[in-house]
Amino acid sequence: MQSKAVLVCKMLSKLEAVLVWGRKMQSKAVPVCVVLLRGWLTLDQQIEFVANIRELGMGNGGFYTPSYGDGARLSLQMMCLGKHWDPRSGKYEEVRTQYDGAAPPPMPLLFLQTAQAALGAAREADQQAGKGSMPDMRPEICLVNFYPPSGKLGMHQDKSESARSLQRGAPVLSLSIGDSADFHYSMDSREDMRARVVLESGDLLVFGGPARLLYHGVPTIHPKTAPPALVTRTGLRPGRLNLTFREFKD
Ligand SMILES: O=C(O)CCC(=O)C(=O)O
Repeated sequence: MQSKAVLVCKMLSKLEAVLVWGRKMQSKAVPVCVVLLRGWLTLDQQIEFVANIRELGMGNGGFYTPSYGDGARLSLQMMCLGKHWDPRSGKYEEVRTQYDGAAPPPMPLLFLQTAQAALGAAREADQQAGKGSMPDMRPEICLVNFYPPSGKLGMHQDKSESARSLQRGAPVLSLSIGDSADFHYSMDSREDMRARVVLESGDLLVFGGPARLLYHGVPTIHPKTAPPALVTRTGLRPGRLNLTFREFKD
C-alpha cells in the first residue's frame, strides 16, 4: 500500500530526511537514522499488545503516575519493563525506590521478539534509503506510557542509558497504539528548530546513530482517532499507548 508519504526530519539541519511509505518500506534516498514505518504493527498485533499491557499494567510494578524531582506529576501513566526508569533521578534502577519498591516486570518474549523484528525492519529501510548507518541494538528495557486525551510529554533527550550505548548510537524503537499524537523532534534544543509528525496507531519510529540524542516530545493527543476496531476489540480507554525499547548495557 503506498499511502501517505511521511517526511521525517524535514527541518533538521544536520540530519537529513527519509521518506518511507507504508509497510512495504519503499524508501527514498538520503542519509538516515530516523525511520518512520507507518502501520508497521498490524491490527492483530496491536490488539495482542493491548491485552498484554493491560495484564502487566494491573500487576506488581505496573502502571503508576510518575513525578519529577520537583514533585510535578507527569501527564501520563508509566510502566517500565526490564529496569525501572526514575524520572526524579533520571536513572535506571532495579526497583521503584521512590514509589512502592516494586520490581519492574521482565520484558515478555512477545515484546522482545517484536522489538527485534522492528529493529530489522528499520535497519532494512535505512539500508534501502542508501545508507545502512542505523546501528544494531539489544532491546533490554521497555518503557510503556499511557497518555490520556489530555496527556503530554515535554521535549527531552533519552540519555539515561549507558555511555557505551549512547556513544554507539544504539537506536530507540518506538511503537504507538491507540489515539494519534503530535510528535515534535529536533536535533537542536531551540524551539524554532522543531519539526512535527503525527504518530498513528501501529507506527514504528526509530532513531539512532547520529540521531540517538534527538530532542523529542509529545505535546498533544488527538482524541477519538484510534482505529475503531482496536477500541471495539480491546475496550482500550481513550488515549494512547507508546512503547519505547532501549538498550541499557552496563
Ligand atoms: O510517546 C512517545 O511517542 C515518546 C515517548 C518518549 O519520548 C519517552 O518515553 O521517552
